[in-house]
Amino acid sequence: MKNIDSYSHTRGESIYVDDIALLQGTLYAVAYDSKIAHGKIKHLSIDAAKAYPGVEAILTYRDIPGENQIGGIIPDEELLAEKEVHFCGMPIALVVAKSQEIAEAAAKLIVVDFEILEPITDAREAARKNKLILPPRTFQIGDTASQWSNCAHIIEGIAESGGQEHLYIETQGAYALPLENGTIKIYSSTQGPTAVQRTVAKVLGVPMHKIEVDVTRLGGGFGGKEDQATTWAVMAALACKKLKRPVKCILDRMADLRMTGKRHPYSSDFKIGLSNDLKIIAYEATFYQNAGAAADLSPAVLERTLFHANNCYSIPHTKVTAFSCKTNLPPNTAFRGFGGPQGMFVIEAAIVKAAEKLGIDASVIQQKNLLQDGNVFHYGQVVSGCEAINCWNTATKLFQFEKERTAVNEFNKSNSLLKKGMAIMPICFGISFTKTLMNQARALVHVYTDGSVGISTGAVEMGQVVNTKMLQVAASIFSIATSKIKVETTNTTRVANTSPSAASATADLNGKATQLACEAIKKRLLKRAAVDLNANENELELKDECVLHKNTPTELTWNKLVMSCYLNRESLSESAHYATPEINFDASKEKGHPFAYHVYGTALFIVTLDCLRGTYETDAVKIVHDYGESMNPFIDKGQIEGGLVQGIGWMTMEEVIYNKEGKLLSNALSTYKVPDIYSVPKEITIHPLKTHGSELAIFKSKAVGEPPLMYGIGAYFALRNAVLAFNPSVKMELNAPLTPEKILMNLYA
Ligand code: LUZ
Ligand code: MOS
Repeated sequence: MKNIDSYSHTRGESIYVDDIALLQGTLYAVAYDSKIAHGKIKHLSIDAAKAYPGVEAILTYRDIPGENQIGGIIPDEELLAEKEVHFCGMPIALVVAKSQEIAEAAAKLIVVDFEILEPITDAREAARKNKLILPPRTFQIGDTASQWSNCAHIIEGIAESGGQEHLYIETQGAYALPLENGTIKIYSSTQGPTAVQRTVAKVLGVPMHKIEVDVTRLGGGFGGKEDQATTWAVMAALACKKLKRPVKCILDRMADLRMTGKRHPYSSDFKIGLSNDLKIIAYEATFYQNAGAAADLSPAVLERTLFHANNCYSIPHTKVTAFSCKTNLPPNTAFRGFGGPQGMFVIEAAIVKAAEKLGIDASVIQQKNLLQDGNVFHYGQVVSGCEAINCWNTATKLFQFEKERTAVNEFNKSNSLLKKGMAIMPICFGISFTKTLMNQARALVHVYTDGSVGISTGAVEMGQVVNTKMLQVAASIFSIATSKIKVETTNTTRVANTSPSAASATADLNGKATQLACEAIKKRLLKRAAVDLNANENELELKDECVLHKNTPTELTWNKLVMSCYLNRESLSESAHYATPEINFDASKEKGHPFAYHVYGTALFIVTLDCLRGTYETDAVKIVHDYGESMNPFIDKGQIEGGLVQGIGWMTMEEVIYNKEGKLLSNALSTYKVPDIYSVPKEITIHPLKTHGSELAIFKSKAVGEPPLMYGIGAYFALRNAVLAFNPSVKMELNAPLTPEKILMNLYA
């Protein structure tokens, strides 16, 4: 089934926040943000801005009726700065005016007198000065300290990965409308409607029932709108409450780049020990996460780094520690993979460094240490349903690794200015929110008297095509045409207390809730059918909009049956709740069974490097991916392609740069390079490995949102191999992204 949004997307008719028809009297809010990264506000002068024609109000923290607090995990983030600013881009005042242009012009008239304080932009420097978001955490299994003496080879090093801009096509924004009796309705481009509702209520000092949040769809989120969409919804709602007028707050691209957080840069130390037969015996790593100026989701991101520190390898002695470091950058946040990619990059770097020292190919070490059922993850979960070896072996055979390697070597022997590089990237990604409590969802299903169906869930459509999957679930349970079903907007008054659409788990959680609601209605329908047909309920089923009795169609159609239920005063609606069974995690022991299941895969990368220019092309990426029993292979393939390319971008070209004063230099698309049609791999082959799936995946169709991003790490190591083919003696750092500039320096170092 194709994306139900494809028709309106293609025609440009899909509605995003900025497309909503405006109510009369709508005002525009623009945040005035700090131009310095760290300092005390000595004086804020807003008079000139206030006097600007068309300005309705300039709001500061003094205008906040409730708490000036938007921190999600830790209450450490002011909506509007009171006495101090902690990052360039931190909102200080909100200008509300008759038009966007007026608000922007007036904002330029605001003047702040600062006492400038020294900013910290480096995670390790913050750690040295003990500026941490929370105390560090350590996950361990076995006893690394006692094992180093048993290792034949010990390799240590440093690996670093950079930030990444989400670059959702739709920038952050919200539109708040005053309804009666102090109620405010907010259209928000958020992955977390409940987070918006909760935080708006807190800042405005009203109960949550006064706030309704509605989401039709997002033009992309990638994690950037899991937590950080809230800020702009609160801004719009605050102005709406103060002025009793509809207020729009939408960021232009440069404001969005400047003021919002990104993927966390990490700097990490590693130590890996191998036996003579190349088994990894021990692994230690210390991760320094650059959290930015407030916690945001950093503690949860940090946790997922620790969970994914071993990627898909069985390492009996592991000790990994992570520091969340407070710096004067915009608070960094969720980004597809959520800390997992940063952890996986380090173990891959360690393996590659070990392989280089031993003069062997990294794939030899990778292959020898793949996880299998019965192993234990370092966080205590027993490995089961493991597809790591299955994916690796299938890829080896299908894509003929050895033949490819020989071809690359032959090419490199006969070419001096072009060099090819090859790398293999296996992945393992845990599915579930690491906070067990967040693994819950609800759905509300109505069957209308004409036989059509409306579904509401907590799932937010952000281009991942989750609404289509929800529709498929209902269509399959009821066995009715998909055209009979509509997926409603995501609205906090219909489905409450939702977890954000995140962690690759949205289709599973909301799909299971939808399944339960549909099954409950179906049960009532079949009970009615048994009465109407004077038959045994167990001999009836719904098939193609008809009731079958002992597999034979009866005259009772779906539509007739629905009407019969209504006429007999039976409910055609159901609200259902789903909470993932089996999962748990004890943070006091750092042990448990946090994930419903894991997703596996193996990617082969081949790149060609122009050794004169430092430019490169990805010739091919060939992937064997663990789909389970995909409920929509076409959509899942799209997610894999998108994740792959986004991962390649992070690893090879996207470079978030702040200067020492904490000012964003890569502040536009002229200076921040993302993959385009020219830089994507020339060939992407995805082999869907049909596996057992998992009972905890919706219809055994495994989650597909985040896992493929980590394939992109392979691009880094393939490029590294190409550089080494040209300049074997270079001492290359393990520092991503590997941009053409960095490559050029290494080619001739
Ligand atoms: N968000 C979250 C996530 O709150 N918890 C998670 O475990 C997670 N994982 C991936 C992406 N977003
Ligand atoms: Mo996400 S990084 O699943 O919002």
